[in-house]
Amino acid sequence: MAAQEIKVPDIGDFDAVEVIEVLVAEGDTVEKEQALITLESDKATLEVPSTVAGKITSLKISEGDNVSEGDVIAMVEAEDDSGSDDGDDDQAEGSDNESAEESDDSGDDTPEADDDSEDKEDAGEEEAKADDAGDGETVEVKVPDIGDFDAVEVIEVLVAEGDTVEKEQALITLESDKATLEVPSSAAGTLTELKIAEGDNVSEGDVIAMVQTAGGGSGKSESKSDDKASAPSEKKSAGGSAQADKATSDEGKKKKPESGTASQDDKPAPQADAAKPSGDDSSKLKSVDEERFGKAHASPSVRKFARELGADLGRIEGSGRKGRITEEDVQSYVKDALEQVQSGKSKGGAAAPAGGGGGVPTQPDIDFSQFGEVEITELARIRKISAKAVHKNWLLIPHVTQFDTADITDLEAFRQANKEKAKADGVKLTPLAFLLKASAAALKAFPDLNSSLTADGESLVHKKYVNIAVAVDTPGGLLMPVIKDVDKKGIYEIARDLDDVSARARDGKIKGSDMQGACFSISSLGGVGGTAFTPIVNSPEVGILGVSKHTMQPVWNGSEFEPRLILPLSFSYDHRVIDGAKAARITGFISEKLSDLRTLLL
Ligand code: CAO
Repeated sequence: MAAQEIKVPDIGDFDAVEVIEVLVAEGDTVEKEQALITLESDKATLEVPSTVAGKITSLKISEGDNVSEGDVIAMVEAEDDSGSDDGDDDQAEGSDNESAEESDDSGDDTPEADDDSEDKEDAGEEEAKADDAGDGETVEVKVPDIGDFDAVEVIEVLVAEGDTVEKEQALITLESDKATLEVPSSAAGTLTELKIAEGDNVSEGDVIAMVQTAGGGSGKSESKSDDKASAPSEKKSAGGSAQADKATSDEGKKKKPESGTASQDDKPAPQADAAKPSGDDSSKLKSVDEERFGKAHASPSVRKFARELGADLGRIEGSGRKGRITEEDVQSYVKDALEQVQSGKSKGGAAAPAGGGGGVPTQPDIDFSQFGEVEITELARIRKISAKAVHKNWLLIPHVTQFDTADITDLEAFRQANKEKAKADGVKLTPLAFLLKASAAALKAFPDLNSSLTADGESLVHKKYVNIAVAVDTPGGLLMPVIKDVDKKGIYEIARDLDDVSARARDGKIKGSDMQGACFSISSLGGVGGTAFTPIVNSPEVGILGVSKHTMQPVWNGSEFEPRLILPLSFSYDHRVIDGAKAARITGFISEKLSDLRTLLL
């Protein structure tokens, strides 16, 4: 059984097109029509299929080679020699190269010549029609020879009615399972009518658009040259694709040697609702950025695969040669995305939305070492947990932060007066104990502040207890121990509890149960600094009070400026539960309690 040569088919005008992927290896058994290699030019990506079924005994090309029509790709030992008599099997003879070529040529050329001449005649008739129709200046731009593909999907319309188009400017992008290609305009002028839309299926000869040329002449010859490009061949998937490119200039070829297949940098954005490959769930594709997808570096079959899965090629990093996206890259991207949705985690331990999360972009995996020296240290366990929690809360809760101040001059005087005595009693008296007490009063006065939304978002669960969590900065990360029944405790008791939980948190001795059941949170950066910040609400709570460093400020008392100790308050709340006016009242209430401690007794 002699091995047969599988050659690069007719790929139009192109010479030396780069092999960007070799899809098979020596020893592989291939089916007839199975893609062997992928070629890529600036306007099309195409796969070259095997013309016979059998075993690859030798591969004659490798990735990065440049090939032209007639170059031998591989030697294949055909499974069935009897195929040599089959007229469809153009290389099944298994004899010498010339005879294979001859049979190939004779199989293709005769009808091709006929088709070609018919095309030319058609073109001539159409030009005459165009001439007759008006001033001889409106020409039909048609789908050129695209091999034996019928009903190829228009995945992008790159122009709109009224646009001025250049000759050779891409008008639409077609995508089949074997090729992605742009169809250029055969005439320069104004696009007066678009005859197709994204999602349509088109075949050779279908009219894409009407173009009004500046003069009648150009339309004629261009239309003719476009049709002349038709050259159906047996290896239609490859040759046909290239035919569409035939009308593109060499200049164009040099423009984007490494670019993706289907788009131009300056093309208009595709219509949002138009990218609906047949049979696909269009809702999945709404998150696909068509422009980026078009620019991605991937073969047609990988593009098709990505579209079927609703994966945005523009977001996928290619592991192939020169960053090319492979089918495995798409698979692992989709697998990661599914895992994220199921676990609420993104790759690398970064937090991702739980329960709400589709469509949240993942952090790209950047190699920072390309910019300078780097060192990677793993996040501490607590930081990983809190990162996940704050990310979820940030995404799930519509946050608003209300800023206010409290005049704590008298409070601080009271605290200072009692500080030493408290210390003697083993109590560290800081402003935070008073803030806890004032917040507890607010939770009692504003029941919605002491509530949680039910999971369906339809009701509020009002709590009759008042537990408040306090953010504690520990070496391992942020912890939120809870001080229970704050409303029932005095300042000393609250201060003791605070001291106890914060010390245990810092020493790593806090238990999970110490951090459960909070109704509200306080995050105090007063001992650190700053004037305001926007704390993140801890779901299922609906509010958190941020406290910054107090400062002495001049305050106008009606007749003069007085030095007053002013405490900045930053109250973040869940806007689904608390509206802005209520939030302003809540901060005003807390401010009032802190400004005059006596009101806490009322
Ligand atoms: N303005 C000025 N000084 C303040 C202050 C304020 N708002 N709040 C506290 N202080 C003072 C205290 O009075 C104390 O000074 P004295 O010893 O002279 O009284 C000093 O700052 C240090 O206080 P502290 O931090 O030890 O104690 P605290 O009760 O104020 O806070 C705790 C306890 C656990 C909340 C704090 O140690 C802590 O970890 N804070 C960081 C919280 C955090 O990281 N929040 C951000 C979370 S992300 O949203």
